[in-house]
Amino acid sequence: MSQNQTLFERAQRVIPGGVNSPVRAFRAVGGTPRFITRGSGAYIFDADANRYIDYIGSWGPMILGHGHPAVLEAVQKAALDGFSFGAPTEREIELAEEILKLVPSMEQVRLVSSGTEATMSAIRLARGATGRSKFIKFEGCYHGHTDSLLVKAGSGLATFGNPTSAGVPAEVAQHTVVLEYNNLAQLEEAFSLYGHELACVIIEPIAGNMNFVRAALPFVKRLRELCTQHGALLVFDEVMTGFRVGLHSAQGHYASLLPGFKPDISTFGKVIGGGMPLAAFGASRDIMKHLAPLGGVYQAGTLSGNPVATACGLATLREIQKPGFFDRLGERTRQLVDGLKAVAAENGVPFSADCQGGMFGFFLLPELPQNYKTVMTTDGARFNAFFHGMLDRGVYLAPALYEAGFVSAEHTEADIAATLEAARQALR
Ligand code: KE4
Repeated sequence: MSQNQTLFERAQRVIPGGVNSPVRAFRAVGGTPRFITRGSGAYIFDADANRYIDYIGSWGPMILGHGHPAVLEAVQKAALDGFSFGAPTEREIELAEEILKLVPSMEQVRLVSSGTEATMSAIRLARGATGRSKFIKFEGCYHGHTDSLLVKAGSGLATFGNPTSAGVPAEVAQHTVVLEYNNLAQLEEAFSLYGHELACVIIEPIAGNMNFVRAALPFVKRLRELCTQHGALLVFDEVMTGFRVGLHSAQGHYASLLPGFKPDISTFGKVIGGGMPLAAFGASRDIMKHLAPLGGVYQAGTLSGNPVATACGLATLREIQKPGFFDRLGERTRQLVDGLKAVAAENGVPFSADCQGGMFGFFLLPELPQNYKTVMTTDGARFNAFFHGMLDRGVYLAPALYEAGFVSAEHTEADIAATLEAARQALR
Protein backbone atom coordinates (compact mmCIF):
# COMPACT_ATOMS: atom_id res chain seq x y z
CA MET A 1 0.00 0.00 0.00
CA SER A 2 1.53 3.32 -1.02
CA GLN A 3 1.66 6.23 1.39
CA ASN A 4 -0.81 8.07 -0.87
CA GLN A 5 -3.28 5.20 -0.58
CA THR A 6 -2.80 4.92 3.19
CA LEU A 7 -3.34 8.64 3.63
CA PHE A 8 -6.34 8.63 1.29
CA GLU A 9 -7.99 5.82 3.31
CA ARG A 10 -7.32 7.67 6.54
CA ALA A 11 -8.54 10.97 5.09
CA GLN A 12 -11.80 9.44 3.89
CA ARG A 13 -12.63 8.41 7.44
CA VAL A 14 -12.63 11.97 8.74
CA ILE A 15 -13.14 14.24 5.70
CA PRO A 16 -15.96 13.75 3.13
CA GLY A 17 -14.36 12.08 0.12
CA GLY A 18 -11.00 12.57 1.83
CA VAL A 19 -10.65 16.07 0.43
CA ASN A 20 -11.56 19.64 1.25
CA SER A 21 -12.44 20.45 -2.34
CA PRO A 22 -14.08 17.85 -4.62
CA VAL A 23 -11.87 18.16 -7.70
CA ARG A 24 -8.86 17.03 -5.62
CA ALA A 25 -10.39 13.57 -5.15
CA PHE A 26 -9.52 12.49 -8.72
CA ARG A 27 -13.07 11.18 -9.20
CA ALA A 28 -13.18 12.47 -12.78
CA VAL A 29 -9.92 10.73 -13.73
CA GLY A 30 -9.94 7.80 -11.30
CA GLY A 31 -7.05 6.55 -9.22
CA THR A 32 -5.59 7.71 -5.92
CA PRO A 33 -5.03 11.40 -5.30
CA ARG A 34 -1.45 12.33 -4.50
CA PHE A 35 -0.94 13.71 -0.99
CA ILE A 36 1.55 16.52 -1.44
CA THR A 37 4.24 16.97 1.22
CA ARG A 38 5.96 20.06 -0.21
CA GLY A 39 6.50 22.24 -3.24
CA SER A 40 9.67 23.84 -4.53
CA GLY A 41 9.85 26.03 -7.62
CA ALA A 42 8.03 24.25 -10.47
CA TYR A 43 7.81 20.96 -8.56
CA ILE A 44 5.61 19.28 -5.99
CA PHE A 45 6.43 16.09 -4.09
CA ASP A 46 3.98 13.45 -2.89
CA ALA A 47 3.89 11.19 0.18
CA ASP A 48 5.74 8.48 -1.77
CA ALA A 49 8.52 10.95 -2.57
CA ASN A 50 7.54 11.15 -6.25
CA ARG A 51 8.43 14.47 -7.90
CA TYR A 52 5.98 16.09 -10.32
CA ILE A 53 6.33 19.04 -12.66
CA ASP A 54 3.39 21.07 -11.37
CA TYR A 55 0.95 22.47 -13.98
CA ILE A 56 -1.81 23.14 -11.45
CA GLY A 57 0.03 25.57 -9.17
CA SER A 58 -2.83 25.35 -6.65
CA TRP A 59 -5.29 26.03 -9.54
CA GLY A 60 -3.59 29.29 -10.47
CA PRO A 61 -2.12 31.09 -7.41
CA MET A 62 1.46 29.81 -7.61
CA ILE A 63 2.52 31.93 -10.60
CA LEU A 64 5.97 32.49 -9.03
CA GLY A 65 6.41 28.79 -8.30
CA HIS A 66 6.53 27.26 -4.82
CA GLY A 67 8.61 28.90 -2.11
CA HIS A 68 9.64 32.13 -3.82
CA PRO A 69 12.23 33.69 -1.44
CA ALA A 70 10.85 37.24 -1.50
CA VAL A 71 7.31 36.02 -0.82
CA LEU A 72 8.45 33.63 1.90
CA GLU A 73 10.35 36.44 3.61
CA ALA A 74 7.37 38.80 3.44
CA VAL A 75 5.06 36.16 4.94
CA GLN A 76 7.49 35.22 7.72
CA LYS A 77 7.98 38.87 8.61
CA ALA A 78 4.24 39.61 8.65
CA ALA A 79 3.54 36.52 10.74
CA LEU A 80 5.98 37.71 13.40
CA ASP A 81 3.97 40.94 13.73
CA GLY A 82 0.68 39.06 14.19
CA PHE A 83 -1.67 36.78 12.28
CA SER A 84 -4.92 38.72 12.47
CA PHE A 85 -6.29 41.76 14.28
CA GLY A 86 -9.84 42.28 13.00
CA ALA A 87 -8.88 45.89 12.60
CA PRO A 88 -7.64 47.91 9.61
CA THR A 89 -3.94 47.73 8.69
CA GLU A 90 -1.78 49.79 6.35
CA ARG A 91 -0.92 46.74 4.29
CA GLU A 92 -4.56 46.39 3.17
CA ILE A 93 -4.32 49.93 1.81
CA GLU A 94 -1.05 49.08 0.05
CA LEU A 95 -2.55 45.98 -1.56
CA ALA A 96 -5.72 47.83 -2.59
CA GLU A 97 -3.60 50.62 -4.12
CA GLU A 98 -1.47 48.04 -5.99
CA ILE A 99 -4.53 46.24 -7.38
CA LEU A 100 -6.22 49.50 -8.46
CA LYS A 101 -2.99 50.66 -10.15
CA LEU A 102 -3.12 47.52 -12.30
CA VAL A 103 -6.90 47.44 -12.90
CA PRO A 104 -7.93 50.90 -14.19
CA SER A 105 -11.59 49.82 -14.54
CA MET A 106 -11.86 49.87 -10.73
CA GLU A 107 -11.73 52.87 -8.39
CA GLN A 108 -12.24 50.90 -5.18
CA VAL A 109 -11.75 47.29 -4.10
CA ARG A 110 -12.87 45.17 -1.15
CA LEU A 111 -10.70 42.26 0.00
CA VAL A 112 -12.28 38.91 0.95
CA SER A 113 -10.95 35.36 1.56
CA SER A 114 -12.07 33.30 -1.43
CA GLY A 115 -13.20 33.64 -5.02
CA THR A 116 -16.62 32.38 -3.99
CA GLU A 117 -16.93 35.26 -1.54
CA ALA A 118 -15.81 37.70 -4.24
CA THR A 119 -18.40 36.59 -6.81
CA MET A 120 -21.16 36.14 -4.22
CA SER A 121 -20.54 39.70 -3.03
CA ALA A 122 -20.33 41.02 -6.61
CA ILE A 123 -23.77 39.56 -7.44
CA ARG A 124 -25.28 41.00 -4.25
CA LEU A 125 -23.66 44.38 -5.00
CA ALA A 126 -25.04 44.38 -8.55
CA ARG A 127 -28.50 43.50 -7.25
CA GLY A 128 -28.30 46.19 -4.56
CA ALA A 129 -26.98 48.84 -6.93
CA THR A 130 -29.63 48.18 -9.61
CA GLY A 131 -32.57 47.07 -7.46
CA ARG A 132 -32.98 44.11 -9.79
CA SER A 133 -32.84 40.35 -9.02
CA LYS A 134 -32.22 38.45 -12.27
CA PHE A 135 -28.77 37.91 -13.74
CA ILE A 136 -27.15 35.97 -16.57
CA LYS A 137 -24.34 33.42 -16.31
CA PHE A 138 -22.99 31.03 -18.93
CA GLU A 139 -22.96 27.24 -19.06
CA GLY A 140 -19.49 25.88 -18.36
CA CYS A 141 -18.40 28.90 -16.35
CA TYR A 142 -17.77 28.28 -12.66
CA HIS A 143 -17.81 31.20 -10.27
CA GLY A 144 -17.55 29.43 -6.92
CA HIS A 145 -20.24 27.69 -4.91
CA THR A 146 -22.68 30.37 -3.78
CA ASP A 147 -26.31 29.22 -4.21
CA SER A 148 -27.33 31.55 -7.05
CA LEU A 149 -24.34 30.45 -9.13
CA LEU A 150 -24.85 26.69 -8.76
CA VAL A 151 -27.42 26.76 -11.55
CA LYS A 152 -27.63 25.17 -14.97
CA ALA A 153 -29.63 26.16 -18.02
CA GLY A 154 -33.39 25.72 -17.88
CA SER A 155 -35.21 23.72 -20.54
CA GLY A 156 -35.50 26.80 -22.72
CA LEU A 157 -34.44 30.41 -22.63
CA ALA A 158 -37.79 31.51 -21.32
CA THR A 159 -37.48 29.20 -18.31
CA PHE A 160 -35.08 30.05 -15.55
CA GLY A 161 -32.18 28.02 -14.28
CA ASN A 162 -32.30 24.75 -12.38
CA PRO A 163 -30.02 24.05 -9.43
CA THR A 164 -26.89 22.03 -10.20
CA SER A 165 -26.56 21.17 -6.54
CA ALA A 166 -28.81 19.66 -3.89
CA GLY A 167 -29.62 22.18 -1.22
CA VAL A 168 -30.18 25.08 -3.62
CA PRO A 169 -33.88 26.03 -3.53
CA ALA A 170 -35.61 26.40 -6.91
CA GLU A 171 -36.73 29.85 -5.77
CA VAL A 172 -33.10 30.93 -5.67
CA ALA A 173 -32.19 29.36 -9.01
CA GLN A 174 -35.14 30.97 -10.76
CA HIS A 175 -33.41 34.36 -10.84
CA THR A 176 -30.43 32.94 -12.71
CA VAL A 177 -30.65 32.83 -16.50
CA VAL A 178 -28.08 30.46 -17.99
CA LEU A 179 -26.99 30.95 -21.61
CA GLU A 180 -24.56 29.19 -23.91
CA TYR A 181 -21.09 30.77 -23.88
CA ASN A 182 -20.31 32.67 -27.10
CA ASN A 183 -23.93 32.38 -28.28
CA LEU A 184 -24.86 35.81 -29.63
CA ALA A 185 -28.41 34.87 -30.63
CA GLN A 186 -29.25 33.67 -27.11
CA LEU A 187 -27.69 36.81 -25.65
CA GLU A 188 -29.82 39.07 -27.85
CA GLU A 189 -32.95 37.07 -27.03
CA ALA A 190 -32.29 37.09 -23.29
CA PHE A 191 -31.82 40.84 -23.25
CA SER A 192 -34.96 41.38 -25.32
CA LEU A 193 -36.87 39.17 -22.86
CA TYR A 194 -35.42 40.39 -19.56
CA GLY A 195 -33.16 43.36 -20.35
CA HIS A 196 -34.53 45.80 -17.81
CA GLU A 197 -34.84 43.12 -15.12
CA LEU A 198 -31.16 42.14 -15.23
CA ALA A 199 -28.91 43.22 -12.38
CA CYS A 200 -25.82 41.90 -14.13
CA VAL A 201 -24.14 39.43 -16.40
CA ILE A 202 -21.26 37.46 -14.90
CA ILE A 203 -18.72 35.83 -17.20
CA GLU A 204 -15.27 34.25 -17.16
CA PRO A 205 -13.61 36.27 -19.96
CA ILE A 206 -11.44 33.27 -20.74
CA ALA A 207 -13.31 30.27 -19.38
CA GLY A 208 -10.75 28.26 -17.42
CA ASN A 209 -13.52 26.08 -15.99
CA MET A 210 -14.15 24.72 -19.45
CA ASN A 211 -10.40 24.12 -19.69
CA PHE A 212 -9.62 27.10 -21.97
CA VAL A 213 -12.36 28.75 -24.03
CA ARG A 214 -12.05 32.39 -25.07
CA ALA A 215 -15.07 34.70 -25.17
CA ALA A 216 -15.17 35.70 -28.85
CA LEU A 217 -14.47 39.37 -29.56
CA PRO A 218 -17.86 40.12 -31.19
CA PHE A 219 -19.53 38.38 -28.25
CA VAL A 220 -17.70 40.51 -25.67
CA LYS A 221 -18.32 43.68 -27.70
CA ARG A 222 -22.07 42.97 -27.93
CA LEU A 223 -22.26 41.91 -24.29
CA ARG A 224 -20.79 45.26 -23.25
CA GLU A 225 -23.23 47.17 -25.50
CA LEU A 226 -26.29 45.27 -24.27
CA CYS A 227 -25.36 45.69 -20.60
CA THR A 228 -24.87 49.43 -21.09
CA GLN A 229 -28.08 49.74 -23.09
CA HIS A 230 -30.19 47.94 -20.44
CA GLY A 231 -28.51 49.25 -17.30
CA ALA A 232 -27.19 45.79 -16.34
CA LEU A 233 -23.72 45.61 -14.81
CA LEU A 234 -21.03 43.56 -16.56
CA VAL A 235 -19.13 41.42 -14.04
CA PHE A 236 -15.79 40.03 -15.22
CA ASP A 237 -14.95 37.06 -13.04
CA GLU A 238 -11.14 37.20 -13.18
CA VAL A 239 -10.53 34.97 -10.17
CA MET A 240 -8.57 32.64 -12.46
CA THR A 241 -7.48 34.99 -15.29
CA GLY A 242 -6.60 37.94 -13.06
CA PHE A 243 -2.83 38.69 -13.13
CA ARG A 244 -2.45 35.23 -14.70
CA VAL A 245 -3.14 35.82 -18.42
CA GLY A 246 -1.24 39.12 -18.30
CA LEU A 247 -0.27 41.94 -15.95
CA HIS A 248 -3.55 43.69 -16.75
CA SER A 249 -5.61 40.49 -16.61
CA ALA A 250 -8.14 39.44 -19.26
CA GLN A 251 -9.84 42.84 -19.21
CA GLY A 252 -6.54 44.41 -20.28
CA HIS A 253 -6.28 41.91 -23.13
CA TYR A 254 -9.84 42.70 -24.30
CA ALA A 255 -9.27 46.46 -23.91
CA SER A 256 -6.29 46.13 -26.26
CA LEU A 257 -8.64 44.61 -28.85
CA LEU A 258 -11.71 46.75 -28.05
CA PRO A 259 -10.41 50.26 -27.24
CA GLY A 260 -12.15 51.71 -24.21
CA PHE A 261 -13.60 48.36 -23.13
CA LYS A 262 -14.05 47.82 -19.41
CA PRO A 263 -16.30 45.73 -17.18
CA ASP A 264 -18.39 47.35 -14.42
CA ILE A 265 -17.39 44.98 -11.60
CA SER A 266 -14.35 42.67 -11.49
CA THR A 267 -13.54 39.80 -9.18
CA PHE A 268 -10.06 38.49 -8.41
CA GLY A 269 -8.51 35.67 -6.37
CA LYS A 270 -5.79 33.03 -6.64
CA VAL A 271 -2.74 35.04 -7.87
CA ILE A 272 -3.55 38.10 -5.73
CA GLY A 273 -3.22 35.93 -2.63
CA GLY A 274 -0.07 34.19 -3.84
CA GLY A 275 -1.37 30.93 -2.38
CA MET A 276 -2.86 32.36 0.82
CA PRO A 277 -6.64 32.81 1.30
CA LEU A 278 -7.26 36.19 -0.35
CA ALA A 279 -9.63 37.41 -3.07
CA ALA A 280 -11.22 40.71 -4.03
CA PHE A 281 -13.98 42.48 -5.94
CA GLY A 282 -14.05 46.07 -7.14
CA ALA A 283 -15.77 48.65 -9.30
CA SER A 284 -16.23 52.42 -9.68
CA ARG A 285 -16.73 54.48 -6.52
CA ASP A 286 -20.28 55.05 -7.65
CA ILE A 287 -21.01 51.31 -7.46
CA MET A 288 -18.87 50.53 -4.41
CA LYS A 289 -20.62 53.20 -2.34
CA HIS A 290 -23.56 50.80 -2.05
CA LEU A 291 -21.49 48.53 0.20
CA ALA A 292 -21.65 48.54 3.99
CA PRO A 293 -20.71 50.53 5.98
CA LEU A 294 -21.57 53.24 3.42
CA GLY A 295 -24.61 51.73 1.76
CA GLY A 296 -27.30 49.11 2.16
CA VAL A 297 -25.49 46.10 0.63
CA TYR A 298 -24.11 44.12 3.55
CA GLN A 299 -20.82 42.27 3.12
CA ALA A 300 -18.23 41.33 5.79
CA GLY A 301 -15.51 38.87 6.84
CA THR A 302 -13.49 38.11 9.96
CA LEU A 303 -10.31 37.41 8.01
CA SER A 304 -10.91 39.80 5.11
CA GLY A 305 -7.66 41.63 4.33
CA ASN A 306 -5.75 39.28 6.63
CA PRO A 307 -2.30 40.76 7.48
CA VAL A 308 -0.34 37.61 6.52
CA ALA A 309 -2.35 36.93 3.36
CA THR A 310 -2.00 40.54 2.20
CA ALA A 311 1.78 40.33 2.71
CA CYS A 312 1.83 37.21 0.51
CA GLY A 313 -0.35 38.83 -2.15
CA LEU A 314 1.56 42.11 -2.17
CA ALA A 315 4.94 40.38 -2.53
CA THR A 316 3.51 38.30 -5.38
CA LEU A 317 2.07 41.31 -7.22
CA ARG A 318 5.38 43.13 -6.89
CA GLU A 319 7.29 40.22 -8.44
CA ILE A 320 5.00 39.87 -11.47
CA GLN A 321 5.48 43.56 -12.29
CA LYS A 322 9.20 43.11 -12.80
CA PRO A 323 10.34 43.87 -16.40
CA GLY A 324 9.84 40.97 -18.79
CA PHE A 325 8.00 38.76 -16.30
CA PHE A 326 4.99 38.09 -18.53
CA ASP A 327 7.08 38.03 -21.71
CA ARG A 328 9.10 35.14 -20.32
CA LEU A 329 6.09 33.40 -18.78
CA GLY A 330 4.08 33.73 -21.99
CA GLU A 331 6.95 32.41 -24.07
CA ARG A 332 7.42 29.38 -21.81
CA THR A 333 3.71 28.61 -21.88
CA ARG A 334 3.63 28.99 -25.66
CA GLN A 335 6.59 26.55 -25.93
CA LEU A 336 4.56 24.00 -23.95
CA VAL A 337 1.41 24.42 -26.02
CA ASP A 338 3.17 24.38 -29.41
CA GLY A 339 5.22 21.38 -28.28
CA LEU A 340 2.14 19.44 -27.18
CA LYS A 341 0.43 20.15 -30.50
CA ALA A 342 3.51 18.88 -32.37
CA VAL A 343 3.74 15.71 -30.29
CA ALA A 344 0.02 15.01 -30.77
CA ALA A 345 0.39 15.50 -34.53
CA GLU A 346 3.41 13.11 -34.57
CA ASN A 347 1.16 10.48 -32.99
CA GLY A 348 -1.95 11.22 -35.06
CA VAL A 349 -3.99 12.20 -31.99
CA PRO A 350 -6.80 14.78 -32.49
CA PHE A 351 -5.57 17.70 -30.37
CA SER A 352 -6.11 21.44 -29.99
CA ALA A 353 -4.62 23.84 -27.46
CA ASP A 354 -4.45 27.51 -26.61
CA CYS A 355 -2.80 29.78 -24.06
CA GLN A 356 -2.64 33.35 -22.81
CA GLY A 357 0.14 34.51 -20.46
CA GLY A 358 0.71 31.77 -17.90
CA MET A 359 -2.59 29.93 -18.47
CA PHE A 360 -3.14 27.17 -21.02
CA GLY A 361 -5.64 24.54 -22.04
CA PHE A 362 -5.71 21.56 -24.36
CA PHE A 363 -8.42 19.33 -25.79
CA LEU A 364 -8.33 15.85 -27.32
CA LEU A 365 -10.50 17.43 -30.03
CA PRO A 366 -9.39 18.50 -33.53
CA GLU A 367 -10.65 22.08 -33.11
CA LEU A 368 -10.71 24.47 -30.15
CA PRO A 369 -14.24 24.30 -28.69
CA GLN A 370 -16.28 27.51 -28.33
CA ASN A 371 -18.72 26.29 -25.66
CA TYR A 372 -19.32 23.74 -22.91
CA LYS A 373 -21.37 21.31 -25.03
CA THR A 374 -18.47 20.91 -27.44
CA VAL A 375 -15.86 20.60 -24.67
CA MET A 376 -17.87 17.72 -23.23
CA THR A 377 -17.76 15.77 -26.50
CA THR A 378 -14.18 14.86 -25.49
CA ASP A 379 -13.64 11.13 -24.98
CA GLY A 380 -13.27 11.08 -21.18
CA ALA A 381 -11.58 7.69 -21.11
CA ARG A 382 -8.88 8.89 -23.50
CA PHE A 383 -8.33 12.02 -21.45
CA ASN A 384 -8.05 9.96 -18.26
CA ALA A 385 -5.53 7.61 -19.89
CA PHE A 386 -3.47 10.61 -20.96
CA PHE A 387 -3.74 12.22 -17.52
CA HIS A 388 -2.47 9.08 -15.78
CA GLY A 389 0.14 8.49 -18.46
CA MET A 390 1.54 11.90 -17.65
CA LEU A 391 1.15 11.54 -13.88
CA ASP A 392 3.04 8.23 -13.93
CA ARG A 393 5.83 10.03 -15.82
CA GLY A 394 6.09 12.81 -13.23
CA VAL A 395 3.88 15.45 -14.85
CA TYR A 396 0.94 16.71 -12.80
CA LEU A 397 -1.83 18.06 -15.08
CA ALA A 398 -5.31 19.12 -13.96
CA PRO A 399 -7.27 15.97 -13.00
CA ALA A 400 -10.30 16.83 -15.16
CA LEU A 401 -10.76 17.55 -18.87
CA TYR A 402 -12.62 20.77 -18.13
CA GLU A 403 -9.84 22.37 -16.03
CA ALA A 404 -7.15 24.76 -17.24
CA GLY A 405 -3.40 24.40 -16.71
CA PHE A 406 -0.86 26.88 -15.34
CA VAL A 407 2.85 27.52 -15.91
CA SER A 408 4.98 29.30 -13.30
CA ALA A 409 8.00 31.57 -13.63
CA GLU A 410 10.07 28.63 -12.31
CA HIS A 411 9.25 26.22 -15.16
CA THR A 412 12.43 25.90 -17.25
CA GLU A 413 12.93 24.89 -20.87
CA ALA A 414 14.21 21.57 -19.51
CA ASP A 415 10.90 21.10 -17.65
CA ILE A 416 8.99 21.78 -20.87
CA ALA A 417 11.20 19.33 -22.77
CA ALA A 418 10.66 16.67 -20.09
CA THR A 419 6.91 17.32 -20.26
CA LEU A 420 6.88 16.91 -24.03
CA GLU A 421 8.86 13.65 -23.82
CA ALA A 422 6.35 12.34 -21.26
CA ALA A 423 3.50 13.42 -23.57
CA ARG A 424 5.15 11.66 -26.53
CA GLN A 425 5.20 8.40 -24.56
CA ALA A 426 1.77 8.88 -22.97
CA LEU A 427 0.06 9.74 -26.25
CA ARG A 428 1.69 6.73 -27.89
P1 KE4 B 1 -12.69 29.79 -4.69
O1 KE4 B 1 -13.92 29.99 -3.84
O2 KE4 B 1 -12.45 28.32 -5.02
O3 KE4 B 1 -11.44 30.48 -4.15
O4 KE4 B 1 -12.95 30.53 -6.10
C1 KE4 B 1 -14.08 30.19 -6.85
C2 KE4 B 1 -13.84 30.54 -8.30
C3 KE4 B 1 -14.45 31.67 -8.82
N1 KE4 B 1 -14.27 32.03 -10.11
C4 KE4 B 1 -13.49 31.29 -10.94
C5 KE4 B 1 -13.33 31.72 -12.36
C6 KE4 B 1 -12.83 30.13 -10.46
O5 KE4 B 1 -12.06 29.39 -11.30
C7 KE4 B 1 -13.00 29.74 -9.11
C8 KE4 B 1 -12.35 28.48 -8.53
N2 KE4 B 1 -11.64 27.67 -9.47
C9 KE4 B 1 -11.54 26.27 -9.14
C10 KE4 B 1 -10.78 25.59 -10.28
N3 KE4 B 1 -11.59 25.34 -11.38
C11 KE4 B 1 -10.86 26.05 -7.83
C12 KE4 B 1 -10.45 24.63 -7.59
C13 KE4 B 1 -11.37 23.96 -6.61
O6 KE4 B 1 -12.61 24.13 -6.70
O7 KE4 B 1 -10.80 23.26 -5.74
